[in-house]
Amino acid sequence: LRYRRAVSFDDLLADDGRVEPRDEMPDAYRRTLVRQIAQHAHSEIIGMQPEGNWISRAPSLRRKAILMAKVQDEAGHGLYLYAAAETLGVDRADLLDQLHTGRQKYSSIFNYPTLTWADVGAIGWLVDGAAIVNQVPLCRCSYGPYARAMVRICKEESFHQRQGFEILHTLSHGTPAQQAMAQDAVDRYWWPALMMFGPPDDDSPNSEQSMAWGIKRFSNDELRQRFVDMTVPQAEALGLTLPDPAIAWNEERGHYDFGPIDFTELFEVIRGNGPCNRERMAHKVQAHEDGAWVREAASAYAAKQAARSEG
Ligand code: FAQ
Repeated sequence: LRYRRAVSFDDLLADDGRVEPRDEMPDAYRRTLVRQIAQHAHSEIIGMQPEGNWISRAPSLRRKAILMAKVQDEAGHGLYLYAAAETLGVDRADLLDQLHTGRQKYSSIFNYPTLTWADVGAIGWLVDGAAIVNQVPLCRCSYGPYARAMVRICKEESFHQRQGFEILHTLSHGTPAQQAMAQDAVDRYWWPALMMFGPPDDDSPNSEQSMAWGIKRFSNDELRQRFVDMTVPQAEALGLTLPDPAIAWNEERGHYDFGPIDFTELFEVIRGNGPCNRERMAHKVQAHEDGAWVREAASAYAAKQAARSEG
């Protein structure tokens, strides 16, 4: 057994140390982490649906194999994150119940439809791109199990982002119809991708405390700006236009300016009124119910094994 010197929560944070599951921590810190990690896990799982919609219609065997692997990765991220949440003393079944009854959230972005194959490219490029910008700083989150989960997840997300870029690159260098399809997907996914970072800083109730605790390392608006700065040159390389005429390099700020975001849309989607909220939840609940026999069989098997090893 290795013992760590007993350090108080505040000293640990002041020293940029990592809080581990058995360390003492304030209840509110624990609750905030459960909220964020559970929401993140639910997002990975619900996030399988929009792209899963295209597995059976991918344009080639190669594209199908890549997409299946990507969607499976998202499932793995979800399971990894539920395991990280469980280190805080909560039960996965309870977290799922909270999602299914609308008491926990998942990311707004997965409530938009995937209308064409190009949407799979736009999700990889923009949604995984935004996820990386948001998640790389989380690798330094003050809670050890979440930070470590993020290291592995970010590596996979960066592969996902490249595959999305490559799909769009192929389409934008294809026929005029393919170019138009790629542009349409980017037009529809750009603003929702910017909304993934959450409300603006002056309307983000959790940010200040989460930053003081070292859970979040940058504010929602800082990360959103970082994403725009990263993405504008990539759009140029793709030969696609971002649907915002206000985008322009600002020499003085050293950043790209961009137009105002319609946050009423974000709040409506979070409230359950996005284009696909009902469909996503109905599908999720149905899949959970259909899987009841697997959970029962696994529990019965575990009980049998335990009885056998006792006897
Ligand atoms: N959607 O005070 P803040 C992925 C809620 S990436 C829905 O700013 P906070 C990869 C927020 O929960 C997507 N709700 O909150 C993938 C809070 O409500 P609450 C998942 C949102 O927590 C790619 C309220 O608004 N990534 O899955 C959203 O400090 C492709 C006030 O907001 C993560 O979850 C939103 N966009 O900051 C998978 C990253 N924004 O809970 C498949 C980890 C805000 O108080 C395919 N999470 N809300 O009732 C975070 O970094 C943070 O939780 C933020 C929000 C930045 C999302």
